[in-house]
Amino acid sequence: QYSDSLPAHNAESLLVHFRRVERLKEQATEFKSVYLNPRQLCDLEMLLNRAFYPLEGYMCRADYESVLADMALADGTLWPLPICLGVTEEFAATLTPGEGIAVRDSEGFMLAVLTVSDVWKPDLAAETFAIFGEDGDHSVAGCNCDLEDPWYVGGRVEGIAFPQRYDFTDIRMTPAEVQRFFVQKGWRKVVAVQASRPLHKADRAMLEEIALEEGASLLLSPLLSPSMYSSVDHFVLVRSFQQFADTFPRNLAKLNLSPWFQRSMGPKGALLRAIVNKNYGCTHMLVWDSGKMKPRLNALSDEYEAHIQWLSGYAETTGVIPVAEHCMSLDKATGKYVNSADGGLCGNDHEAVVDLLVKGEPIPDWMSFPGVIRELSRKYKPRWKQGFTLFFSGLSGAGKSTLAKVLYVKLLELNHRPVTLLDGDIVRTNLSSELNFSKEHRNLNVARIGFVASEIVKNGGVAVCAPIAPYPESRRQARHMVEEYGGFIEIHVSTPLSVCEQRDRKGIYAKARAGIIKGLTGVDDPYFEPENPELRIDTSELTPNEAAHEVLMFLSDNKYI
Ligand code: PPS
Repeated sequence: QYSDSLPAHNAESLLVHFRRVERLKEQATEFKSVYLNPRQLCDLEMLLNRAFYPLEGYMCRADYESVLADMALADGTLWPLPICLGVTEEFAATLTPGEGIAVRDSEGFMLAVLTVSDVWKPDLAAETFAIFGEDGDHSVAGCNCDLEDPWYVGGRVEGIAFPQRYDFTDIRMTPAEVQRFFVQKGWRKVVAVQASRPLHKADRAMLEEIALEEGASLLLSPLLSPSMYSSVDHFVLVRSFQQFADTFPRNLAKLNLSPWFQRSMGPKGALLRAIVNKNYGCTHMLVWDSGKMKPRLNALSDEYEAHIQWLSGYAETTGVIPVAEHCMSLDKATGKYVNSADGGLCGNDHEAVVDLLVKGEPIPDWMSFPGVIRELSRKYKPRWKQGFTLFFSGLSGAGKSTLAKVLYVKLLELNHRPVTLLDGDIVRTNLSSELNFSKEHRNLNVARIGFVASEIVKNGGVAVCAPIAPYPESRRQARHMVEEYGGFIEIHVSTPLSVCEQRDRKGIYAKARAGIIKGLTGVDDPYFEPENPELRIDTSELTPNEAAHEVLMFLSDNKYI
C-alpha cells in the first residue's frame, strides 16, 4: 500500500529537516549543478512532495532494470515506469558515487541535493520497448530530459524548496495536504478525476452518477502539459475547472492542481497515475477512454474495457479502483443527461462547444455551464473578436508600405481594435537596427516581426506588417507564432520587378544597377514568392485605395471585421 506509510511530520522531525537543509545549502556551493526543464521540474516536485512515494529519489540502476523487466522496484514493490534523471555523457563522466549534486531550476535556484548512487548509460530502445511494447514511439521516456543520448544518474534526493509556482497557488496542495483535507471532511472514498480538456454538463452528469454509485467524493484536477505554462491554454483550462468544480456541492468535489503532467505512456502510465492518486489519498480513479477525450461515439471500445480490466487487476496492490466512463445521453424531454449503458452516445461535448464559440453562436443550455463558457470564450472567440495580422510581403517598391499605411488608417477609423504598424523601415530602425541584409539576418528580422505581431494579436490587436520577407521559412515561422492566437493574413504584393524598378522612389534600384549597393532583393538577391498567400495584389494597375479595398473586402468576407 502506498500513502499509508507516509511519515508523519512532527515539530521535532521538521527541526531536524531544517537544520539539514541549512547544512546542504552551505555544502552545495562546492557541488556540481544540474538544471531541470519544466517536465523534469514536475517530476522533481512529485519526488519532493511524495506523490511518487515510496521513491526517495531518482531510480538507481537496480530499480530501473527491475521496473523495466518486472514492473516492480528491486524490493518487489509495484512500480510501472522509470523515474530517472538524464544528464549528458560529459557530465556523467565527472560524477562519482557518493557525491552530491545541486539540482536547480533553469534560473539556477537550488531546489534539492541529489546524492549520486549510480551512473549508467541506458539502452533507450529497450526502455521504450519495455514501456510501450512493439509500437512505442522512441522518445526518451524515463528521464523527460530532451537529450538525444542521455546517461542516467540515480540517487536519493533531499529537498530544499519546491519548484516555484506563481499561478493558482491557492489550489495547489501537496499529497499530505490533500489527505489531511479528506480526513477533516470525513471523505473515506474519493474518485480522482484528471482531465486535459474543460468539462461540461455531460461530464458533470457522469461524475455525479459515479460519485453516487461509489458513495464517493471527487478530487478534480486539470491535467497539465508543462509547456502549457507559457500559454493561455493553461489558464483557460484551470479557470474552466474552477467554474466546473463550483457547480458541485462543497462536500462532493475538491479542486487540486498537481504537478502530474500528461505523460501519454499507455497502460503503464495509467498504472503510475493510480499509484500517484493513492498517494493523494484517493480510493478510485476515473479512466477516460484511451485518454483521447474523444467526441461522441456509440459505445465504449473493447480495447478500453480490456484496459480497465487490466488496471483492476492491480487495484488491490495500488489501493485504487479504476472506474470506467459512463455513456451519457441527453434526454430531450427533460434537457438532462441520463445514463444510456445500452449503447447510447458517449463521449464529450467539448469540441461542439468550441465550434459554437468560434462561430459566435450561442451555446445551448444543456451543453455547458455559463461560468465554463465565460472562461472558454476568452480564448475561443469568433473572428470579429480575435486579433489578426496583415502580413504584406513583396519587393522594395511593390507598394507594401503605402498599402500598409492606408489600411492602418482605415482600421483605426473603424475603431474595432488597437492597430500597430510594423512597416519594414520602422522595424529596421527600432527593432533590428543591428541587422544587415544577409539571409540569416533577414530571417531573424522577419521572425522578430512575427513575435511582436503574435504578442499584439494575443492581446486582441491588429498588427500591420510590411517587410520584404523574401524567405518562406521565416514567413512560415511568423504565421505559426501568430496563428496560435488569431488570424494571419499573408498578402503577397506581387507588383513585378520592372514596375518596382521604374518607380524606384528611393533610388535603390539605380544604385544596385550601378553596383553601389549589393544584395538588393530582386536584383542580386532572391525573393521566393509565397505559394499560398491569402491574397495576391499587384499594385501596377491599382490606386492605393483600390488595393486597400481588396484587403478590407477579404477581412469582411472572412468575418474579421
Ligand atoms: S527583409 O528582407 O524583410 O528583412 O527587409 P526589410 O526589413 O523589409 O527591409 C527592406 C528595406 O530596406 C531597404 N534596403 C534593402 N532592401 C532589400 N535588399 C537590400 N540589400 C536593401 N538594402 C536596404 C529597402 O529600402 C527596403 O525598404 P522597402 O520599404 O521594402 O522599399
